[in-house]
Amino acid sequence: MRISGLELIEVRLRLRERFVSSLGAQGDRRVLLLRIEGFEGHEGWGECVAGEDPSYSYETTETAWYVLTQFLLPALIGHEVEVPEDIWTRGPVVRGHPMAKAAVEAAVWDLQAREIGVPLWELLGGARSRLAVGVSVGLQADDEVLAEKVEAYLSQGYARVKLKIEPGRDFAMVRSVRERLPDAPLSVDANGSYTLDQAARIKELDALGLLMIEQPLGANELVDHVRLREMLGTPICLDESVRSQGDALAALELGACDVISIKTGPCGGLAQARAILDLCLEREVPTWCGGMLESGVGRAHNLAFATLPGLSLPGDISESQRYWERDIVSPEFILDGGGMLPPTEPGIGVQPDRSQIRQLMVRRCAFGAVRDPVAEGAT
Ligand code: OSB
Ligand code: MG
Repeated sequence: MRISGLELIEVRLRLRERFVSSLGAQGDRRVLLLRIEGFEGHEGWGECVAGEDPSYSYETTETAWYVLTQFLLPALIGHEVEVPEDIWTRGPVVRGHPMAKAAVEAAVWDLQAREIGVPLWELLGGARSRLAVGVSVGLQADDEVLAEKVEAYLSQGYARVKLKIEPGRDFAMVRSVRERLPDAPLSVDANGSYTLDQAARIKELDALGLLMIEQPLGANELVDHVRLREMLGTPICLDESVRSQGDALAALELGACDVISIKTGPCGGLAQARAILDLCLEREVPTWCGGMLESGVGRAHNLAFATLPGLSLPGDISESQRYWERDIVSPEFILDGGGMLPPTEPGIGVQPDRSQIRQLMVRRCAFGAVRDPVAEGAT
């Protein structure tokens, strides 16, 4: 597989509803889409999941644009790539910036699957079945509204609802949902907003029958997670703490968690995500596929990853309309029959909507010879 040309396109997408967590509020998403062309005439699409601000991690749309355009993308043109996970073996040394790298790897996976003519999930070794999925609900203005939203999502067929929490908006808020929905499969996500000295406060949640608490403490606080876990009845899931198989190994050796949320973007790509999954399988640690408010392109990659055997819990892979008025792919992702069915077309299996992408585009940068550009006009 050789890449002859590529386009990096920034689109601005408005969330249907502001997404509020301990990290802040998100209204507009600045999404980087990478479209690559192979010499054989096929294309591949990837999405960079970096956020608008450096609250979830140090990466942002802006740092990813910089690292991609200055270092990662120029090195791709003309190179022979055997397997997607090897794209960096002859490329430039770039420390960190996993979300920027993951966008490239994703596009290469899609290109390879389309060149072979198989769906990406099949190329990865997954199996097609209707997947049970979950939804992540942001902080709401009042508890009543939150409980109504949770109820509505459950009736739509979501298999698990995750509530964002932060110090001060935790026990009482979750209890009000629990009282209204005694049997609902609920989890919570603190995005690292607590410290170990608030353990008593976190422990109150034990009374609410939660499936898990995601990332209660800071990303680097593995040892504190071990201590918290000794005090807590609720299983601990790590998200921000696990960026590589090495991170997962450290967390599991120390006993810092019960569950791991694996995210294809933040851990640098599908290959690293699969490596984390392999380790978790070996150790019988439950996992699920996390989300980053992706557009349909990133969602397609997540769904393909989620078909791998072993991702046993429902992931944050929600319907397109949970995020967007109109997604940038067709068909859009929907829940049918209580789950999400991976597409059967080659590659990511959904078609990015070129005219909509052109309309939403705020900047573009191209490398190599682009045969069939979505848009003209480099910045
Ligand atoms: O912590 O899982 C998280 C969104 C952006 C950044 C971090 C997280 C999230 C979510 C939403 O919880 C997941 C999704 O629906 O894509
Ligand atoms: Mg999380």
